[in-house]
Amino acid sequence: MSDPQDPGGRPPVGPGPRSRELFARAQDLMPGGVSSPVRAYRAVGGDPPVIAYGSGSRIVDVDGRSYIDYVCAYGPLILGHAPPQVADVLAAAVQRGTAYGATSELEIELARLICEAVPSIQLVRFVNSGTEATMSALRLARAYTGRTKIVKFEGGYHGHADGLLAQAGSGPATLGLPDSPGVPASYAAETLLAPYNDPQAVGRVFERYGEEIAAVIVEPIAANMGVVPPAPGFLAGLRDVTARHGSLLVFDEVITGFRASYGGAQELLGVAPDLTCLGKIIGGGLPVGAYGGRREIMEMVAPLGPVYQAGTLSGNPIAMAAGIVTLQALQDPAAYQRLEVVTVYLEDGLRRAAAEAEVPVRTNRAGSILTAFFTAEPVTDYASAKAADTERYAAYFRQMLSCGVFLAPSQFEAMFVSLAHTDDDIAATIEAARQSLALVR
Ligand code: KE4
Repeated sequence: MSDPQDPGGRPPVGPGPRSRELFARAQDLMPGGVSSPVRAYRAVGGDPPVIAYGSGSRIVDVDGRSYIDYVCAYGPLILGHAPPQVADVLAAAVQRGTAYGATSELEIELARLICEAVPSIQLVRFVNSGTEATMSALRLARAYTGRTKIVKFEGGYHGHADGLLAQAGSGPATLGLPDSPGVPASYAAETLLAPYNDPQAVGRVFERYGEEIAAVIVEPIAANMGVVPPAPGFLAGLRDVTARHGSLLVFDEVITGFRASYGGAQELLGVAPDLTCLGKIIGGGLPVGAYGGRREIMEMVAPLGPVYQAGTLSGNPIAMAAGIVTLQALQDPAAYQRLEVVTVYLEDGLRRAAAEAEVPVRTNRAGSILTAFFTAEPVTDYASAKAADTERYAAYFRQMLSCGVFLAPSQFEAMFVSLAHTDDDIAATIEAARQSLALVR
């Protein structure tokens, strides 16, 4: 394969002058010039464009370059950028103040919508990020069971709480930092690992540690090793083995919640966990997270019970208002039908473009999220995801950026499709992929 920097003689167009100037300034002030590591483009080369604004399916950088956006802020923007209903409700909400430090009617309404949509959630607690949601849910699981060990899956990413960074996907996988320094060995020792989609390995872990395991935390549809759907029976097997050993099953639905279906992956796949973690979509693009589950478990959370968890801006009226109008928009069944049709169109186009260019690509899709893995082999777990050609993905990424398509700067993320993506956007994306794949073959 020719130099990925310049395959086929057409160098990818890098960021414009204003982006370069601002990103240099950002790097003087913030580690890597970013507020979250994956955004630094370390795995794909070059500097990222600095963004001026988003609108609908597009994101525009400070040099005025417009991109069809499939990052969508890594999941929250299922309605696209600045959807009118969110923009309007926020404009009104800020006139009433941004934080009360007290319960508001908006908080009650979003809690009602979540509990109505996800029957396994009888009580829900709002926090400010997915990390807070999973961290709190696991503290609660340990308190409820009186046990200390947690099982997570290789390539699963559940935020950056200590103990959850073992063999984590997403950013740690992207940067080759599977286990972060700074996490005491004593914390990591409480985290047990198994390959995703490997029920036999899970069985072996439970045979050895079963009575010590407080919970299994799993992305019911994995999206942080790239998209990897659960094998038939995998989730039901987790439900069974945790019930048999008195452990809790925690679904991390920070990505899949209200994405896989209105009731999340648990509704789509028919497996009910004991606790669910949410984020992203329920905040409509504002900082939010939530965890919830059976009343008898959630009643251990302070002030009802002894498990402490708190947050200054938890349940703030701005995030609640954005979340409410977002979920209301998703109550239209046509929304998920549209997302499915558009994403199937995209996946088919990407597959055809790869075949035409004779570049080995495997696409994994679950509803409106998908990943194009640069490999000829099926991707069913972290090991097979890591076997993908990340250098070729990087070259493809740079060419697609040049063509005006904004992808996640990592093979181990998903493409997020929104209700703002039009058929023309998809057609343009497929054409960009045809051109880009021909240059990286
Ligand atoms: P946050 O703390 O980033 O809000 O959520 C953490 C989290 C928890 N669980 C799942 C399944 C997640 O995907 C995430 C965060 N997702 C990544 C993208 N894969 C966020 C992007 C980033 O880290 O910059």
